[in-house]
Amino acid sequence: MSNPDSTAGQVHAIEGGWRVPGIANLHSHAFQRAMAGMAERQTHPEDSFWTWREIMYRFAARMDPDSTYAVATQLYAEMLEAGYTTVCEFHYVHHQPDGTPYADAAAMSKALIAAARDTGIRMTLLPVLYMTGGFDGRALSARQQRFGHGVDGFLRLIDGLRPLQDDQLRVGCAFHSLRAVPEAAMREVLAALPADAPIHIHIAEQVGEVQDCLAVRNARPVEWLLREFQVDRRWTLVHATHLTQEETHGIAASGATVAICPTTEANLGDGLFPLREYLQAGGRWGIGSDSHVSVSPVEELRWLEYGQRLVTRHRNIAVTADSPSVGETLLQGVLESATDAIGFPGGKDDLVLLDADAPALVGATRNDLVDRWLFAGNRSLVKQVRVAGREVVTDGQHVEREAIARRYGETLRQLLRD
Ligand code: NGQ
Ligand code: ZN
Repeated sequence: MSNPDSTAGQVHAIEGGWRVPGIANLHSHAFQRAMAGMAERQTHPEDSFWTWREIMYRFAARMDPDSTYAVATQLYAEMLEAGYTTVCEFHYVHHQPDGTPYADAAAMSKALIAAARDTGIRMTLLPVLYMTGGFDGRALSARQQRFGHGVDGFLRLIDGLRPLQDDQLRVGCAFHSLRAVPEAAMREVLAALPADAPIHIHIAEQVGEVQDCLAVRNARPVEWLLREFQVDRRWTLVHATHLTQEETHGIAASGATVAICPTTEANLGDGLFPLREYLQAGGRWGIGSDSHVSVSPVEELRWLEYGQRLVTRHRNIAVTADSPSVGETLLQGVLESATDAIGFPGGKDDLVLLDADAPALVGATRNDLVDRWLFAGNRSLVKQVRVAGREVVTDGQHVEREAIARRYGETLRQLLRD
């Protein structure tokens, strides 16, 4: 049985199909869409997250505002087609490759905002502060130069972007990671930041960074963050993969959201988030497509559950006492955290319409619709999408799909030639 507040209460049979809520994508690095599938060849017998990162840096080095716009429009159109209606863009490729700011220091940010506006996806832009190359405070490497800011320059960037906010755009703030931002800089930024800005940070994704944090700060990343800062609903902790039980409970009690990115975390060999313990502790969470090896909330949610099944050798893990349906529990999770994580109450007027005539949904009812959407087959069931009243997907295709794909194709061929 489902209570009226459950997800089934947000699923409606309407003319033409099943209406379901739009999903917030809590973590995106748009430029990485252009390298999806291109880091799957061994470069070293011990290939890892860190060797992947070198390939990713080489790719980041090629981006400029025009190519960023072309890649991001392709990506955001794909997101809309998949049922994401908001994207949190964790944006750190700010400057020219040698670290010199563009004539307009916000040029890359503005390219991303233009891509969101032109495709019609709601955006929370998270300019990222990136200052050091490790916990020991070492300088940025040559490839990282274009990510770097001082605190003043970073706050100026945010101040310059905030006037662009409207009911489709929020400007928040991100710290790349504890590796990349010294404590004093975090404190300065938080003191200056407007109270309504959501705060995101990568944390505890890799065992190596947990060890480095322990060595330098004598505490694990999440332990340290919860102890040193007032972590609350404004915060989104991205990945938070490697947790002790105490940290798992600590995040849950803080009210922060964990942004779990199952397909990227699998692709990068990160490890598995302790979902069951976290749900039992009442923790809040959402999903992100991060590196965009997959652009599908169905696949993120499905693999979130499947990862748990594979390690526990049990079935139907993401459930609660009131919600025995895995699909509904998962959908409920992403809906509950969205407003705080994206920083505004977007989404109520969004429409995502699933194709009621699709074979995967034959005979579906309100009570099994979400399970069937998330766990049956691979064809996208999204037929139509409206964001804030604007129809952006018709018959399963973004309204500008062809023009966007053409520009993306030209841009990518050029990037691959360079
Ligand atoms: C990023 N991505 O900044 O794009 C990171 C990798 C890092 C993910 N963590 C780089 N998935 O963490 O240093
Ligand atoms: Zn990330």
